Amino acid sequence: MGCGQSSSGGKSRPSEVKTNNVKLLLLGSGGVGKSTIFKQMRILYASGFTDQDRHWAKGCITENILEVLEDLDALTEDLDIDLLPDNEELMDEIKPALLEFRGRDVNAPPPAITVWGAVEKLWADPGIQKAYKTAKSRSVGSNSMGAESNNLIDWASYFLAKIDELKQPDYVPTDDDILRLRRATTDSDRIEYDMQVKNMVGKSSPLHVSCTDVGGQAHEQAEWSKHAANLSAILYVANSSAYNIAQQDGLNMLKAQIKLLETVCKTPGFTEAIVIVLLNKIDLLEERLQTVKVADFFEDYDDDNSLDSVKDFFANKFKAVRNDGQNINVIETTATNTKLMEEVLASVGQAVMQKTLADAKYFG
Ligand SMILES: Nc1nc2c(ncn2[C@@H]2O[C@H](COP(=O)(O)OP(=O)(O)OP(=O)(O)O)[C@@H](O)[C@H]2O)c(=O)[nH]1
Ligand SMILES: [Mg+2]
Repeated sequence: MGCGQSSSGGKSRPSEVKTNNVKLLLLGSGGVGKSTIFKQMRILYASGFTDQDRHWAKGCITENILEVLEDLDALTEDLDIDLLPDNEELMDEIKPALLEFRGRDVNAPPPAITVWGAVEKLWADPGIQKAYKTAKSRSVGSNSMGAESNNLIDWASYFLAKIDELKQPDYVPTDDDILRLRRATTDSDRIEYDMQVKNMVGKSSPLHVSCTDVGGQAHEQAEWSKHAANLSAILYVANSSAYNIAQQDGLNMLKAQIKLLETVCKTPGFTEAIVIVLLNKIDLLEERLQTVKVADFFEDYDDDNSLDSVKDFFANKFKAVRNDGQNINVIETTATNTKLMEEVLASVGQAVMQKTLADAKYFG
């Protein structure tokens, strides 16, 4: 079964759209969780990960660990935090390993590294732990721990807590490990899968989905409109926990994501698509709300710091972006949670199919 049938004149008329065929596009800034959602699609609806994917993932995880220690070491210098005297030279052992490792063939089994001892000692150092806690709670990225590094910080404790397992030569990343690793997307990727969704009268119908994942870093965004043809829906992913983070350009990261959605909605080619906002990283939002007040970053927020009020407030901000009479549906997500994402992706499939059917009836 093909995807996204084209129609005359480039712009698809809803009555001509094959309603059991939908074309989705994952959009959103860098690091918000698009590829994580894409990976969940592979786990839930396709054949999951191959051996080659797992070799790739093993290399990425090792590289991420070496990178995060390099960042944390630099942060100890910025913050004038001392390491234990015996550990001061350890980074000098790790840096050459990282450089060599970066030059590897990413599709082959990654080369063994010999610096696990240094990695373990450095991670256990009270100075590095102090820098880690500071980076995790800080609202403004410093030179060495900028906005992009914040993503590394988000998962660092997950991987660094299992160094014992990772350093084994026969370690093979699990699906959860693959969902947690950080690798910015540079080439778009597409998946096609079939699923069953409930139609308006509660009957199951087959749906064929084609979904494209693109890079979200600023220099990748110029490529987005190339994927606009015959689009059914945009899944706009946002990092809800970024409400207190300043980007390198000084803008608040969540406000910038709301602004970016506004631009997307006005971009020729995207104006006809259904927009679903996936308000992601709810697990991290919940954690951050314990210590960081939303009102300190969003002047118009005057409620308590409870998860429910904050989620509603952010959802309304995204919904208000569109003033052309079209609704924006907002669904909260934690992309790393496969069970939850199964429900979310079922709701997405259902919402897109119902809207497509309703439009076809209206225009038909
Ligand atoms: N804790 C937590 N981490 C998440 C969640 N979603 C994604 N992540 C992590 O955030 C990091 C970035 O996720 P990606 O899916 O690579 O982000 P992306 O939007 O594809 O980024 P680009 O490819 O640069 O545009 C990864 O380490 C993910 O594991 C979430 O809901 N909770
Ligand atoms: Mg990506």
